[in-house]
Amino acid sequence: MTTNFPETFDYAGMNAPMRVECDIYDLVVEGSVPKEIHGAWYRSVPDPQYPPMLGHDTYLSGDGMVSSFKFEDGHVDFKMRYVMTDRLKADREARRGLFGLYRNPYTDDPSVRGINRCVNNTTPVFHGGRLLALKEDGLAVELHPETLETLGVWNYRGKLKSQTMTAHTRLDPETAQLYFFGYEASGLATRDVSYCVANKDGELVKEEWFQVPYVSLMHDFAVSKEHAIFPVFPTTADLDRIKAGGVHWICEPNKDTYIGIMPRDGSVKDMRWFRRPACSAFHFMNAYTEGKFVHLDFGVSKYAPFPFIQEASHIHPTPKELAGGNVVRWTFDMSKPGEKFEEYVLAPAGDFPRVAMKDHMVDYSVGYYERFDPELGPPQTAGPVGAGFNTVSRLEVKSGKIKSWHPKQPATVQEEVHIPSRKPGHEGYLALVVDLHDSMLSDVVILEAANPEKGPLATIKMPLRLRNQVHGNWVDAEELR
Ligand code: V55
Ligand code: FE
Repeated sequence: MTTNFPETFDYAGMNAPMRVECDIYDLVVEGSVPKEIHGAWYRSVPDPQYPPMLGHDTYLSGDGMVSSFKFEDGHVDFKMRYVMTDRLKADREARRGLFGLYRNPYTDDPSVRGINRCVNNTTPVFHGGRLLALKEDGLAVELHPETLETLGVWNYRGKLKSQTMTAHTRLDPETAQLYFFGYEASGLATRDVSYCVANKDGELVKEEWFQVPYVSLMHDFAVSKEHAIFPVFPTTADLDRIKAGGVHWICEPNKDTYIGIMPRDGSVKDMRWFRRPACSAFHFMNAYTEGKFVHLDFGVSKYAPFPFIQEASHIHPTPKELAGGNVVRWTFDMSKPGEKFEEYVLAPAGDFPRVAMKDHMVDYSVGYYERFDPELGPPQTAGPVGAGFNTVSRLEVKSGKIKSWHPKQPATVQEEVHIPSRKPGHEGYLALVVDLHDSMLSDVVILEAANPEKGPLATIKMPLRLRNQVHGNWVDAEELR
C-alpha cells in the first residue's frame, strides 16, 4: 500500500490509524490492580484499514476494531482484532478503500454495490452469551468472546426485521432483558424506527415499529423500569441529498427537538411526544420513573459536535457555544397533557456518561462522565470530534457535587468503564485509557469510583497507542464462563 491517509484530524496525530491486531500477555502494571477485578473489558474503536476512497471522510467510518482487557488475580492480558465485515473483506481483496462517504452508498465504487457497508465500530455488547459488535447503520456482528474472531452477522436467527440496530442498547440488570431500537429501520433516510426487546437468553421477544417526526440521528435512547424514551434532535438526513452524493447528516436548528415516551412493555401506539427548541445530545446517563414523573439525565449542547456535520450545515459555533451546555435533568410529567417539560441544570458540560450496572433504570445517586477543563490548557486533538476530554468526574446527581481526576498534561482521557466491586458497600472502580500526547502511547488507569480524585490505584503501561474508544463494556468472569 502506498497511499497516505489524509492530513486531517480524523486520520493524523493521535488519530493516525494503527491497523494492528495483537496479543499482549501480562501487561506491565505500575501500582496494583485490585485482585477482585475478574472479567473482561471490551472496547470498540474505528481503525481504518485503507485511506478513504474519495480522499476525505470522517473518523466514524473507520473499520471496527475490538479489543479486550482480561483481568484476573491482578494480571491483565490484552487482545485486539478487526471485525471482519464484508466491507473490510472487499477492501482487502481490492487492496484499497472502495467505499465513499459516511453512510452514503451512492458514493461507493460500483464494484461494491449491495455489499453490507456497516463497519461495526461503535460498541461491544455482551448479551445472551453472545458478544456483539454494533453500529447504528446496520446489523450486529457476532464475535467470539474469547478469541474475538468474527462469527458473522447476528439478526436474531432471522427474526429481526429492522435493517439497523443501535449501538446503545439498554440492559435491565434485574431481568437481563436487552432493550434496543433501530432507526432508518426500513432503509436509508427512512422515518421508520424499530423498538425491540431480547430476553435474558438473547431471543428476540418484541419488535414494534413507529415513525419519527423527521429522520434524525438517534444515537442513544433511555429506558426506565416503566418507560422507553426516544430522542429526536434536529440532526437530519435527506435521501435526495444523499443520492446527490452529499453528507448523510446536517444540523437544522430551525426544527424542534421531540422526545417520544412510551410504556416500555406496552405498545408504540401509546407513544407520547414532548417538544422543545433545537438542541443536541449523543448519550444519556440514565433515566427513571418516579410516580407520574420520568427523569432523563444527560449532557446537552446546542449543535452536534462533529466538524463534518457542522461544516456541511454551515454552522460555525463560537468557542463559547462549543464549550457551552450542561449536564441536565429533563423531567416529564406524564399526568399533564401538552408537549412541555422541565429542565434542571445538574453540572458542567461533558459526555461519556456511565452509571453502575445496578443503577440502570432506577433512582440513583452517582454517575460518571468526562469533561474538558480549560484550566488544564488548550484543547488537544484526539477522537472523533477533534478536541478530546481531559478530566473524568464523579457526579452526585442529587446535589450536583463533582469530584474529578485528570492525568498529567498533555494528555486526554477516553470513555470510562465502571467495574463493580464484590465487596458490599464498595462503589467499584473506573477504568479508562489515557492518551499520552508526548510519547504518543497509552496508559490505562484504574481509579476508585468513589474517589477518582485520589488518582490511579494502578497504571497499565501500553507499548502502543490505543485509538479513541467509542464505547466499551465490562463483563464479569461469571457471566463469560
Ligand atoms: C457516533 C459514533 C458513530 C456513529 C454515529 O459518537 C455517531 C457518536 C463510531 O460511530 O456512526
Ligand atoms: Fe455513543
